[in-house]
Amino acid sequence: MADFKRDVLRRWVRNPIITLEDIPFPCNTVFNSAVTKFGDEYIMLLRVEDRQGHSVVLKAHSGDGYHFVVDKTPCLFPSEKEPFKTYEARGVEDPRIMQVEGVYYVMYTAYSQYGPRIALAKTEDFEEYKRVALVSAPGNKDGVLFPEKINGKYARLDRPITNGIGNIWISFSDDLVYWGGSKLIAEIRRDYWDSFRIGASVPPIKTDQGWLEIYHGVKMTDSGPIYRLGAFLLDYEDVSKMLGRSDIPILSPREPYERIGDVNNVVFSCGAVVEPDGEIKVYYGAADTCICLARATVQELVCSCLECTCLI
Ligand code: BMA
Repeated sequence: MADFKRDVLRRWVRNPIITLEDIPFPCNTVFNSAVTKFGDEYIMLLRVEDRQGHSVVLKAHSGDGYHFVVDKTPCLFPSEKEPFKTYEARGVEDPRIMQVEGVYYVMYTAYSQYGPRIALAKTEDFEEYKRVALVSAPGNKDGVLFPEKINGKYARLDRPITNGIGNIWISFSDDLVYWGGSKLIAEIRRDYWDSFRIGASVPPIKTDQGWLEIYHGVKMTDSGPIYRLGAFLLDYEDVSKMLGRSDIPILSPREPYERIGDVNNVVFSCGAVVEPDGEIKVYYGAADTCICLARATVQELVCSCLECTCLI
């Protein structure tokens, strides 16, 4: 299907890049992956849902960012040690990879009967993971760390749910364990494509014009939610100041693999890689059933936030 320039992100022609057939053990589905460059390779952490309906994280690696080889066994799964055991009983979901001051962190959703909580682990090699802490109360997810400290503190975006509505907040920490200084950053927009819930998707990307955040926006319809991707730009000097926000989605479910799956009409990203030439590869889960790739330039995404003419 041709794109007709309906989306700012351009789909890779060979989507999807990972499907259930690529997972070397029996499972229900594969979706939402974090990606980073590590040495000469691209490392991907995939959320895979087992046949009981609980998620684990599986690593894949690639030399070119398009063709991935998937590991044989999960690298991160629900902990058997407290305090994590209780809160990961229903799975570990939606990992995001961030490198801050030379250390690789994985922020993920710990899911249990008490709801979602944000959890943090760190790794040196993407084989062994050391859990740092549960870093939010229940009712919060979509945690992403900024890649550098802001005014001397670690910073994160997250998405607490209040009255069923989800907005994006920022919080700060001295030690990555205790968080405070929380402030609302971005709100749902009534009557828009992101009118029901929004959440951080890709860890913030530093650009010449500010911090670029690729987020997911949900609209509720009579036949269920539609998940799309959008972008906003935060001020580099005052990170809580919004400089601009995409009026239109940068990616919407259109292709059959985005329209039909375990959850229909979903594009949901947990990671992107910025290449030296300014291209950005955005990896996304489609219909909670497979992993896909779409590309643009960082400048095009910044322009979509600032509504400049380069997109016309
Ligand atoms: C969110 C998360 C994602 C999922 C999305 C669409 O709440 O659970 O993992 O892709 O819903 O179902």
